[in-house]
Amino acid sequence: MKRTDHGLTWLPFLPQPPVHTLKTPRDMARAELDQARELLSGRQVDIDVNPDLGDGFTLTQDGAIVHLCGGESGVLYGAYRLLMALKARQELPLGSHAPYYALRMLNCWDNAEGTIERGYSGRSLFFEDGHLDYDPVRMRQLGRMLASVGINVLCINNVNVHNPAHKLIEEEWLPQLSDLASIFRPFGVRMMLSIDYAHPLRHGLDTADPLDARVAAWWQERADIVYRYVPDLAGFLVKADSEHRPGPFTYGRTHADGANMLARALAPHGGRLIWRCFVYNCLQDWRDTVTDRPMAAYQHYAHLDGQFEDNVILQIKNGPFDFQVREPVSPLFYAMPKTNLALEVQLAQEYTGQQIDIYAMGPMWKEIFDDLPPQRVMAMAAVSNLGRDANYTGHPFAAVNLFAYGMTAWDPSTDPAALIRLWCRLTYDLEQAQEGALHALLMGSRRVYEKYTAPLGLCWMVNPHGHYGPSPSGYEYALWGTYHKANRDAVGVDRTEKNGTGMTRQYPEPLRSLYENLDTCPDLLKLFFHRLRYDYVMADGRTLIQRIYDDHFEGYDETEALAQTLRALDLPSPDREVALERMDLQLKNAREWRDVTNTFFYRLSGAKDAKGRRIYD
Ligand code: GCV
Repeated sequence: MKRTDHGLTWLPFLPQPPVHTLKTPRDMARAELDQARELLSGRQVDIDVNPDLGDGFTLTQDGAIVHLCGGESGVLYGAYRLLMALKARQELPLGSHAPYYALRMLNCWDNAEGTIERGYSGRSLFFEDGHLDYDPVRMRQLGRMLASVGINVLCINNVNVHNPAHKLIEEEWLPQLSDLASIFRPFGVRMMLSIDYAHPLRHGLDTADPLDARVAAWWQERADIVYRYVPDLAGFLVKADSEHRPGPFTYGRTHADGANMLARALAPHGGRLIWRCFVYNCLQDWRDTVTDRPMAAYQHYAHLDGQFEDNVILQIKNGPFDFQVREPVSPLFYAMPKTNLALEVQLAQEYTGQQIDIYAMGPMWKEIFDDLPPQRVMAMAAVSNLGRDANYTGHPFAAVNLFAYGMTAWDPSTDPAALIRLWCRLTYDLEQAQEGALHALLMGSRRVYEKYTAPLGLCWMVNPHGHYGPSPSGYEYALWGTYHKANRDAVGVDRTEKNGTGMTRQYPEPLRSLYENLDTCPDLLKLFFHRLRYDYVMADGRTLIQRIYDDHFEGYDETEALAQTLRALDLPSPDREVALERMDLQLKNAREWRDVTNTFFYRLSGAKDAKGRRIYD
């Protein structure tokens, strides 16, 4: 089977994107429906725009006539939903639809010189060699991919704003940025920019103190200029006082002071200020037993609840550490009822296989939403997994994560299994048994990866810096606050209120007791919250050490089973070749993780595997 690959990922059934003379999402909706006449097979679609409906839309059917009524961008979302349902041979999505989150954001960590921080799909789509540099055709394809799943905000530059990316808000680069924004506008996608908190220092000011009137005036003027070029800019994204980025702490000010000052500059233009809460001490001494990194975000922000301007949104990573394979939901989500919050997830597979190992994230997000009622947050952001690779995501299956993210941010209650099925069908159109096999492979992929990497919520056993492959003690004596403290008897950090760092106290009931109590703490999070002896007996009667061995042997065996399934799939070229090549690497990685982890714990504990399997001495 050969796919016409024009970079359309899950939309290979649509022709090339309509030309760029179209100015609005409503024009785009009409053009897309016109182009897809074959798919509509005799149906006529009437479009009616009611601006009050915003991103929402209603679909009704009357014989061969389908009525699509929606807001300016709503009609475009409705058109894509309709076309995707037809292609997937599903029932038409009749009825009223509106997104759960008003802002559904994609954060790219692209640098002006063309690299992508934690990018695994090639170089940047937006920058090269210290300049904005993009292919307009690919930009239109991207706009369409994003719109088809409802993503409506695109931040193109890294939150670590390295020279010369600050020029994105300066006159030298703004005309080109304005052109880029106009490519995305007909897809209902608004741009956002990461800014450098200390930017005023480049322009003759000797301070970036948020309470200094000159600093506030500088940002006000800067925002006025930027909005002249991009009037619908969604806002600014800020990483401050985190991992050596500048911020208000330098001036003895709070993050409410810093965020509010910037938010006031954006407010007259309807812009939002997105302030990241990924703040912790990245210069910790491993001998310090009081500081406990996953407690940091709560400690920095919870007491500021209610002190932020209306157009500030605090963006919080899903877990309290940093996008590990398994973490509890960040306790900060429960602590700030009077503040606008956004949930940040990471599509780039930094710690989850780097788009070499297969890792479909939908089931993981479902667990987050199970623990975190969606109404706690009002926006969602995802760190992008896109790059200049022909298929956009490196591994062709990694596109499922972008697809599922958009659809989940639109409706967090959507079943991840249904989304993965829809992605499989749109992307490949395999016969039924093959589609079922691909679906099962993706659904199980996260659990398989989890089994062969760090056990039971322990986190951080990856190779330092690169974050691919095992290094059980790689972060043990490092500055980053990431310790497991394994010795010959036990492993893990006690985070209980009773005997440990007290992190469980940051959670409201019933989560607080659930995690505090060893018996009720879910097995898969036991080593996140508790320090356990290797001979600790789990609920199923196995000792901790036996569970670690079993998971690692099973994780590798299950990877072999994934490889077998993959080999039997009739995937189109080049996806088949790319996926098989990467599967060989995944097998090597899983084997390495299995043997290094098992040997590490065996050498410490001296405990033999009850099943007599090979563990290296
Ligand atoms: C953009 C982790 C990553 C960094 C990233 C940071 C963040 O520490 O390793 O590359 O920096 O998170 O989210 O700001």
